[in-house]
Amino acid sequence: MSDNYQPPKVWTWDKFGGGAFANINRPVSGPTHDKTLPVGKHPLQLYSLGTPNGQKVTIMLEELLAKGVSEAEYDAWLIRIGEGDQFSSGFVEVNPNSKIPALRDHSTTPPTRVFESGAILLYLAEKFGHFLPKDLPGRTETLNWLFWLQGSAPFLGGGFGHFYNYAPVKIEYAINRFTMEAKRQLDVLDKQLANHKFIAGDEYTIADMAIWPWYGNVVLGNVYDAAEFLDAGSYKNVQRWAQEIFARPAVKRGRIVNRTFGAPNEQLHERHDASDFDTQTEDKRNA
Ligand SMILES: N[C@@H](CCC(=O)N[C@@H](CS)C(=O)NCC(=O)O)C(=O)O
Repeated sequence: MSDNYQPPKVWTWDKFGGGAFANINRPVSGPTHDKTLPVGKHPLQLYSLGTPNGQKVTIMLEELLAKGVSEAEYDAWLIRIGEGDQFSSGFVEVNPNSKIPALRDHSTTPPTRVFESGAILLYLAEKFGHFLPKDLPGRTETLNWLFWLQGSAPFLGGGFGHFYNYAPVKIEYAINRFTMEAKRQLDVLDKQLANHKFIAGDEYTIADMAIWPWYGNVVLGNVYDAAEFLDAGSYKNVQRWAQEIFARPAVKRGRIVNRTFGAPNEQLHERHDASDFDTQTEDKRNA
């Protein structure tokens, strides 16, 4: 890597480019190996990892179960993206884009595949009739924020988080550019939450479940170790909302499913039954 890099006429793939994720990044799509995905006992089969994008879906499923929707019982299988599990032939069948989370609903014939975390939240909200207002204005405002998140989070994660935290070199230009955008986005949320209990209004919706794993985790200091750098305490309304959401039991459960990092008692690598949370806590207490 050099300070005065000039792009060549045609880019070629340097497999040894270095940096976090260098071993899994490729300029082509499709499977790298043949492997089918496991299928458990529930109609909903989730293939995921406990990153913010993964947390959105497991929080939604746990919230549905907390509401008494027993049909939302699910198996959550671990996809280790650092080891290339997202490039198996089975995973690519469920998500041709090779990114977690991916869901297959076996309660339909044939089974329905759902990929893109925002599409999964919408699918589950519509299937079970919860967390998406039924009136058109309320539904629209919720979808405004859901789509806002899907478009904005890559600047926070792929932009700010990558260059501030993961990149092998600290590039001032890139950090400044994405910090500016991350702070602008936090300010958008702060202004919205100044007059609204939840993101889309008075109701807790899939917009909150999409936004909290990204912006809630950042202001609570759970990701990128950047709360001080971003002066996260100054976004008072985002702080209030982030703490309220974090206090929800379903969020506490959902955020640890398929998680392979952090404190051992905050990792439940696979989830196949509600009782897995008790076993996990018990195991870690006795460890
Ligand atoms: N827009 C996608 C983004 C999903 C995504 O970026 N997933 C990451 C983990 S958070 C992933 O699977 N990365 C693996 C890879 O890039 O190979 C969504 O919302 O589902």
